Amino acid sequence: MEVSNAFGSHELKRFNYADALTKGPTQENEFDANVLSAIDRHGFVVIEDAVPESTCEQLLGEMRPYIDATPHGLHGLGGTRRVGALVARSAASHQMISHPGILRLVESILGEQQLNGDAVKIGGKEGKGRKDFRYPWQLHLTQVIDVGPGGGTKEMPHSLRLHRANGMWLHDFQQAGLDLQMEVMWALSDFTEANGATHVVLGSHRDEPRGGDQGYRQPTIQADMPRGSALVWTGWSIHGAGANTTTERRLGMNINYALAFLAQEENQLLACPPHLARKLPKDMQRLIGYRQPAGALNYVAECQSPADSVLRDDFDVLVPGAHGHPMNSATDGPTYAPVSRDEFDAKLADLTAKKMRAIEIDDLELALHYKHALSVLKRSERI
Ligand SMILES: O=C(O)CCC(=O)C(=O)O
Repeated sequence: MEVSNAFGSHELKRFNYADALTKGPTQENEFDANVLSAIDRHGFVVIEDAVPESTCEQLLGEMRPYIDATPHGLHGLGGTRRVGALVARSAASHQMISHPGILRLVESILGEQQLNGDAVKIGGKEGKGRKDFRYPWQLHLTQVIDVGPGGGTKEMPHSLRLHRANGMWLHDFQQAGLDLQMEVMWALSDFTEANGATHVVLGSHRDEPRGGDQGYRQPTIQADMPRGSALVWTGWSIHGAGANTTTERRLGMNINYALAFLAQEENQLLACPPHLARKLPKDMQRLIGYRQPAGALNYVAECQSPADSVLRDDFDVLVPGAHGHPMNSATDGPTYAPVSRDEFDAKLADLTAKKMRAIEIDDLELALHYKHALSVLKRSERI
């Protein structure tokens, strides 16, 4: 359906991912180009059949205990429950978070800034997002949004009416000619006009200036879509949840991505702390932020990357020498690392005894600390 508003003539375009996938790489390239061009023109696009219904079912099963234990109306959203930390809590969510079609689109829009004339600007240079000249981006937020009957109505209003997502960083980015963020709303149940499908203002990502308020005075349409679909928009596109006037719940999941040198809305490193992140595939670790996106950003302790520190099984920030860097006894000061075999054996015996004592007095945290210290000591043989 065509819509005319202050930004021109627009349409909420829909493309089918499963179809593109079965037809092979040429069709996939065409799919990528169509999706990118639709979002460029209209600010929003729907990807249908992005995952099978069974994935939505599995995700809801994994998240059910957390959803059911969350009160309605937190954060001023009447009749709604918002539940996060999906990476740690739901294996099924990983298929959506790292959906190949969506990650390619995010790379084009955030990494290569294709909607901004490829205006990547790094170190005084400006140009196309070729290899090594792209912005790093990462996961920004994961959230099940469960709108109950009556949610978003006058009796149970949503405080988040129409809005843009880019407002959260204090700097005024309107003139920057930059896409900062991409949002994806996954339909975990069918989204209908009656149950509160997201309202969108087509073309509002091109408001001038980009954070202008003209878009808030334009008519909205609702993005109805079947379960397993994804509605995608940019951080400049105006949108907001609808009112649920049915007796069923509207189950959606917001998965957002943003430039990796901006703070994450949901802190992924706390929502999925190292002891859980260690078990994730490397790509997922990196996607949620366990990496150094640029230069020294995100280093740990003795200038180590997250992979070479907190993601190591035995890393303990309180253990001297846990960095594992080689020591040179001629130039380096007194060291935790022993310099002779006798010293090594004495330290080993001392730490083992301390660990045993900690276990005897039932201080398991202290015991773990000594276990890590022992592990660092054993590695010090390579010094
Ligand atoms: O639930 C929706 O449809 C939209 C949610 C939203 O706009 C938000 O949480 O920022």
